[in-house]
Amino acid sequence: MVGTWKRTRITRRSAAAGLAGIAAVLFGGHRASRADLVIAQLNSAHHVTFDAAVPDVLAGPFAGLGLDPLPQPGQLDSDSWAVLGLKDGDSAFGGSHAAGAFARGTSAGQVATGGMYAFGSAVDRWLGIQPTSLDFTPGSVLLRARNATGSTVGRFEVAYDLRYLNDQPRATGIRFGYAIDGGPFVDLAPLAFVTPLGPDASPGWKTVGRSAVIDGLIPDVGRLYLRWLGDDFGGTGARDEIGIDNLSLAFSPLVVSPEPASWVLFSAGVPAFWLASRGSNRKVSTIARSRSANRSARSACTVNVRPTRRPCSSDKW
Ligand SMILES: [Ca+2]
Ligand SMILES: [Ca+2]
Ligand SMILES: [Ca+2]
Repeated sequence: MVGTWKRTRITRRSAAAGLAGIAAVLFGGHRASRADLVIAQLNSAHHVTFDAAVPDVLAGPFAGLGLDPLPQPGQLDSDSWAVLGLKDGDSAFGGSHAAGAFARGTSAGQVATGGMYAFGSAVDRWLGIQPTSLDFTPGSVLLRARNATGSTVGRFEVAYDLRYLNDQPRATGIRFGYAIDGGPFVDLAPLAFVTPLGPDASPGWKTVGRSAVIDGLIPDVGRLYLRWLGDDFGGTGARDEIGIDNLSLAFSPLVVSPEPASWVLFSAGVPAFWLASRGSNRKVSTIARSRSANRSARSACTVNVRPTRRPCSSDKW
């Protein structure tokens, strides 16, 4: 039986803290000075591949060694990342979480122990989760970025790959959303993905690309929070493995557009011809073409969404 998204379950293991507590984890102050994924240049994509160090984001190739504000090689920088809903609790921005479910090490996949891994190979790793009844059901991965461009951002573009290994009889849903500074998270339903219910006959890692161009005001020195929210989505028994890779984020200046303010373009492998016909999205066209070069073997769908449009039919939402 295919499940339905349980929006309120994110607070299950944080029930005592409630939403206010979650907000404190996400937005509360832990240190006077924070790192974040610093976006200092407009119109320039910043990449996180988990294969190499990114200042203030991860130290060297990710090796599944947890999170720390002063990361050692193989760790994520907890000033930029938080992971919620693991068996060992929620990480805090700026906290040290380098043991247990936060640090399951590296693996090619097909593990059984729940928690956070560096899945993949020595040359291509990604931030991975093995969900269990106590890990990431529900759970969230959060990345925060800071506008250091010196001006107000009017539009931002985010793209990432979802990795999944469908070796188990449950389906796992992964949704994406964002929040600006202390504002509420906005869920981008068309970017959601659900792993298949029944396991593949010969399980192996697969990839789907997701990207969005979002109109939203990020003040100078303001923060953008990206959130990947996962949970069970039907079936019984063990759960598929999931991951995030090849993240890119770019900020664009505020521009005057004839489009309605609510215009949001979602895409996953957006055809260049479609974008080329839209002058206001010229820059997106460039990104789509560059990303399509190594995506020929990957699953992708195209969604051009105004608020009332349906998502990709294959995504079950
Ligand atoms: Ca597994
Ligand atoms: Ca990678
Ligand atoms: Ca499955």
